[in-house]
Amino acid sequence: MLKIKALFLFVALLSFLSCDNLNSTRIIRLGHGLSTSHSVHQGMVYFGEQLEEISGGKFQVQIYPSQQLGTERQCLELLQIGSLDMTKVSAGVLENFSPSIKVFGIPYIFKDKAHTFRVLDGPIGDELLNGTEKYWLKGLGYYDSGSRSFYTINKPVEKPNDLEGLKIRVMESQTAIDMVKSFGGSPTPISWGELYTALQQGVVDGAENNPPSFYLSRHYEVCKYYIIDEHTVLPDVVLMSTHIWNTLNEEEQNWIQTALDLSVIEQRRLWMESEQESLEAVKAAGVQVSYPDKSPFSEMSKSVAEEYGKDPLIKSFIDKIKNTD
Ligand code: EAX
Repeated sequence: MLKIKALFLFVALLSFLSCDNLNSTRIIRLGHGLSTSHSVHQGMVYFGEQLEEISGGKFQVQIYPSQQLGTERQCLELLQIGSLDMTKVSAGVLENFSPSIKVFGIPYIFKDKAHTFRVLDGPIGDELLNGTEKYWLKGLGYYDSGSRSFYTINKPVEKPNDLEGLKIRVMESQTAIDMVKSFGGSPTPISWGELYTALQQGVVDGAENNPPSFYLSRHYEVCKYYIIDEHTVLPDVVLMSTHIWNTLNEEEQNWIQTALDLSVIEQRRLWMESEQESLEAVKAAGVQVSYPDKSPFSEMSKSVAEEYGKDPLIKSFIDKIKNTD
């Protein structure tokens, strides 16, 4: 509790300091959980540069990486009360705030990368982004975060049954919990920033993430087995507090949206490079990377789609995604 109070005080102080009375530059504070070497952070730096240029210096973006302002869940809560301007979270965490986002947690819902982008960049992606607004979160765009796969410390996973009894770290996300359970694993929610220590101390037997996050977090130092089963595609979502967004005039909102759209293109380009580099780097560091037949994984996790499909809202999005060519 004390920690949370201290966090709020710190953020309030930041707001005070960034209330720029001396000139007309408006500071946008953006908090996220990844390291500065990650393409997500670099995409945000690009967003800041673009915004500054487009707005003729009227806006500046200050980025707080590495969970400095809190976990993804806490950052969303700060946005909801207007104590933080922007954040980027995984769709896995966002689903706690905006129910339709759960559809991203359905294993193997996308056919391939091109299909994913057609959905995200089309009307379904827009509808899901717009759906967050009534929860005080203005969705601005999707950064690429590839697909997620399992990595383990001691035991290589070759087929879904190998996950039985293993404690697998997941995000604070019910769909991720249910996905791991569908394979017989024991899901353990832990925030990203606390995961290295949890792996090192053997609190969990493994985790799951995309290659850049696995590499840049250095989890590969502890986990020597990485199976590219690509069970979920959970985009990273960039959001702004509606308390801030609604104070902006139309021109200012356009500057922010345009700069963000440009940063999406840049981040996705950087992502592609980083995905390949990360896989090579972990292999060079002695990680055994394997490419399984995905059909037993997809078969076993079908129960997740069945369960979530009972909710008419999620079912409508599952159908829309499946019906997108
Ligand atoms: O949002 O917590 C996670 O596993 C996320 O993939 C990561 O922090 C990026």
